[in-house]
Amino acid sequence: SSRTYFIGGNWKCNLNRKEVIDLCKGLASTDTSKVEVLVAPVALHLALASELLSKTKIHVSSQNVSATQKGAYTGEIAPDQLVDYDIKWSIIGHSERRSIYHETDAVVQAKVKNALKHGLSVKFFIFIIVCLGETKAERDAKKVQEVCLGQLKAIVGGIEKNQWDQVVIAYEPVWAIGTGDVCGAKEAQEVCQLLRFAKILYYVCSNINFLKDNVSGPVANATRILYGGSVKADNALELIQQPDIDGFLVGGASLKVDSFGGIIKACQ
Ligand code: G2H
Repeated sequence: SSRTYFIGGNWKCNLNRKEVIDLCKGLASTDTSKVEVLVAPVALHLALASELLSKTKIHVSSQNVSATQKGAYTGEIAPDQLVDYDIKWSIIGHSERRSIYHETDAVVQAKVKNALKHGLSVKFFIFIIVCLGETKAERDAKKVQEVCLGQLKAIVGGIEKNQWDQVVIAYEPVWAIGTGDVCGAKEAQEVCQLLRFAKILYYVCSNINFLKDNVSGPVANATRILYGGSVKADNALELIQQPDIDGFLVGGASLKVDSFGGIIKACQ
């Protein structure tokens, strides 16, 4: 496809200052010329990572962002505070935020809206990776389509038609996260294709009545859809060969230069 592959490293709540420095130095000398690469450190390490990667084209991303603007919201970081530190990306709606911190679809939608700044000045917008995916119980109950499209519908509801170039979607089946139990390439492709061409995506973005599934919707064609969940250097190649998988959101394997570099290499 014409979509540039995108590889995000979600460091989650890992690494200390020295490890961040070592990892950033390693990444700075990794070839990322043909792909778009992003790393998401904890908030405390954002400025440090941003400084260390300033001479590279690797993006630095927050793992979360507030649904509110600046104000009396203890513990939150507002989008314009990220931008002020030159952090132009945030992950939103990761399954750990959804399950451990009870972020509902409504919260995810509010965060998406706030990050993209509906109708306001474009000066402070950020780019976002929005995550969705079903649990094991939902997959077993054959509710993959219902759950993923429900989550996508909430996400789509927070995005204006002209904001889609700020959006990357990550399909992360919860049962494959951090378990070593990677989703099969065929199954991952199936859901990524569903997300890309599902009527709801086409319908809402076009703001017209339901159309038949159509691969020519400009947004559906242009939006990067990532797979996430136990991606490693040795399973990345088969996954990236799927037509509707445009890259990865990587957790555990993004914490070491060798393993993350191996995944980047598989996508180059
Ligand atoms: C899914 C993924 C990164 P891991 O959470 O977002 O983590 O690669 O460790 O499964």
